[in-house]
Parts: sequence; structure tokens; C-alpha cells
Amino acid sequence: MPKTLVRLLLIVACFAPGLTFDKYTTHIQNGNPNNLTVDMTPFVKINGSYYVFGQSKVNWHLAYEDCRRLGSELVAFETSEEFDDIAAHLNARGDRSEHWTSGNDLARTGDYYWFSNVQLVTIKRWAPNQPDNSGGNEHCIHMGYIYGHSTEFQLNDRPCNGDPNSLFKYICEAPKQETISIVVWK
Ligand SMILES: [Ca+2]
Ligand SMILES: [Ca+2]
Repeated sequence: MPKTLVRLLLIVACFAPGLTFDKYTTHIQNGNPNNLTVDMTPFVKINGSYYVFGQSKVNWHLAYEDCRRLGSELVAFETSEEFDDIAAHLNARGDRSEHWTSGNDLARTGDYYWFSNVQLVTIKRWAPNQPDNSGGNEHCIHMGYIYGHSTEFQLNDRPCNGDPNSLFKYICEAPKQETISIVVWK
């Protein structure tokens, strides 16, 4: 048999069923389990999540826009632990100022959701007698030392906009990281 024909048969055989294999495979994992170096500037890492603490004092809508410009959302406290972590971070910096979160009841008064992920606000971190929808115009949630006698960060509802006394700093939260691994056979 001529050599060229043998080579052709071998090449064809490689593509025959049962003799092929994936050239590569992919795996997607939550987080960054291998601690790969990732530049998350200007976000700071707090207990596995990434946040930006916006320093300008703005209404809730402008705060949300600023977070979106960073590819993030206003913070959602899905757990009390996350709230406590952020409060501890601010306290450690000596920052007791008020900060917007993504929480609001703009869609249905009295139903408070984290706007960034549509999860119900379930954490028990409201300040005493809050939320009170004072004046019928308080629909956005901020965290702060709500009363003069407050001794810790808590949540309160305030007017989302149109109130010069409700211009606050804000906290943006980056989306959860995923790590994609590609295994290549060569
Ligand atoms: Ca969160
Ligand atoms: Ca209130």
C-alpha cells in the first residue's frame, strides 16, 4: 500500500467514533478558590465580598447610578453577618455617617426588598420604631446611627430624593465572583 494512503487512513481513523476526545474541558466554580490575583480596585474585600464606599453625599437614585457606573449595585444585606461586617468596617474607620443601601419599598409600600437582587429584607437590624414611612414619603433604606442616642449602626427608611436632609454616602457591592478553569489537552 502506498505511504500516502496509509497516512490518509490514519487521519480518517482519528475522527472515527470512539477514537475522539475533548480537546478541552471547562469548570465553573463560585468565588476564587485558588486565590488567583485579581485587581478589584477600587473595591475593598470584606469577608469574601467586595465593596466600594462612595464618599459623596447624594440622593438614593444618584447613589445607585454611581454604583452602576462601577458595574456594581447598591449593597444588599442578605444576612445579619454581612450587615455586621460592614458596620464593623465603618466603625473601625471611625466612620459613623449614614450610607444608602439598595433596600426600598418603592414598588409596594410596606414590602421592603433589596432592589439589587429582589430578595426580601429579612435581617433584624431596623432601628427602634423603624421603618415608619414618616410623612408618607420614606421609601429608601439607609444605615447609620439613626438617633442621637443610638449606639450602633441600624437601618431606617428615608425619602429617596427631594429631601436635602436625606443626602447620604453609599455602599456599592460587586457581583459575586466565579472562576472559570479551562483544561486543554495538547
Ligand atoms: Ca450582599
Ligand atoms: Ca424612617
